[in-house]
Amino acid sequence: MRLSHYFLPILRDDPKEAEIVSHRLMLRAGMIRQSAAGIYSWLPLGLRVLRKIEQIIREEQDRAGAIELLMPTLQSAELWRQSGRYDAYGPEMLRLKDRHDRDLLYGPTNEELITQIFRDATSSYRDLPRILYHIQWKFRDEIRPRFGVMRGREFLMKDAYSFDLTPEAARHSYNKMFVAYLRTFHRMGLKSIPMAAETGPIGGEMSHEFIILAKTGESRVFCHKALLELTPPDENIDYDSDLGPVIAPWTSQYAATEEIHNAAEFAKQVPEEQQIEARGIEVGHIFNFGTKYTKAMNCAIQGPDGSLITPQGGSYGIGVSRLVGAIIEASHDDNGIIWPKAVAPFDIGMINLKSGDAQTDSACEQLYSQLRSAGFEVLYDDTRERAGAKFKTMDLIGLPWQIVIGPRGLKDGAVELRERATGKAEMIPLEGVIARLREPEPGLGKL
Ligand code: 5CA
Repeated sequence: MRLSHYFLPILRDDPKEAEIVSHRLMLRAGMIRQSAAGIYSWLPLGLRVLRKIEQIIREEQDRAGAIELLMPTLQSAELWRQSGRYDAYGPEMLRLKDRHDRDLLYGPTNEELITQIFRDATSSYRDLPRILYHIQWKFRDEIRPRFGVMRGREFLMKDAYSFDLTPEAARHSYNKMFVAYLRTFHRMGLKSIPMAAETGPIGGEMSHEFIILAKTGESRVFCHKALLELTPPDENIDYDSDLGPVIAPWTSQYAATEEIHNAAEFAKQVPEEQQIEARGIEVGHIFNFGTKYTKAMNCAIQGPDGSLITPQGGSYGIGVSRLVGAIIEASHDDNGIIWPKAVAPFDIGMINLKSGDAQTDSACEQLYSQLRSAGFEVLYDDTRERAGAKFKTMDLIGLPWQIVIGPRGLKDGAVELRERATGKAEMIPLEGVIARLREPEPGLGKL
């Protein structure tokens, strides 16, 4: 993409309304604009990140055996009356009427709708287990939308729903999502810690929040330090095997959110020097709620012995749009964002130090085209801006690699390659750029 043709409305100064760094940087880097309190437009650069995050989530959901579909944002109130949540949900639910005076709502979550879809299409135990998911916008009329996309009113969620024959099978589905979440967040360069949590309006007995530690996080959390050292299973994990032992290292150590934290237990289970008391961002939340929705909505299927069985359910959410902010909270410096490679909007930012100079322009054009043919996503700054401003913009938008091309280096046939995360810069021959970018990175396992 040529910057001269792109839509990247950078702000040079800090916007006053932004209280936390991710919100500030997303506005400054031209990723989002607010349209109403807690409601945002995603500008091209922000949208690219959102799509990358979605894709990682999708790949890991699919790997775990979940199947993607797409449900609408608007739902009928009738459906929610069946579960009793139409009245129970409270003022967070946005209620509306259509021209026939029928009650509708903008979905804050989808347990009812997916249970209806599953119920109407499933009659036999042979069709179980089933995990269905979608990635769709939600609306919750939060009393205090804040911190940009972190606590929005309209936000993008991945929500998955499982249906199983027995509580044991439901536990296995829960464990599958547990593992998929560990892998998903790890691939985005985040260290997530699953923590026992309260179930709130979704309901059920068991739930875990996946927390990223961050000073600006809204939740207070407590856990054992050892949890920070764990690495998730690799892509060869067999989701049909017993996952209990796989997740045991995470579930056997104390980790709890404030709502269910027990100070006496914490002190008993975790030696003082291993105790972490911190703030965190909830990027995912998984629930096991048994027959709460299937029972209320008369969902019954034929079991192996012919009797009717009410399936066991669970639901599994990821805050897709919130993740964009969470990643920035975890990865930035004074100059701007530092995107982990897996979610960066472009791989490379290429800076032409002397646009209009025939030789520099031609070297840039050539490398730009070669890089794209080699499969790299490149944002090419071909504008007539000053060099200083170009560097500032590139640092702000945080692409993993910067390639700086100017007449001085070109005299020796060389360009500068800079890594945003480390600031390390090296001069390399023009024709060596692609090979250098393809070098495997030390320390990157097969995840
Ligand atoms: N039905 C269940 C699971 S699918 C559910 O709705 N769970 S939830 O309420 O915990 O939401 C799932 C995830 O959405 C949360 O972990 C959080 O990351 C994200 N989320 C929730 N509320 C907001 C919000 N107001 N703004 C941005 N993200 C949010």
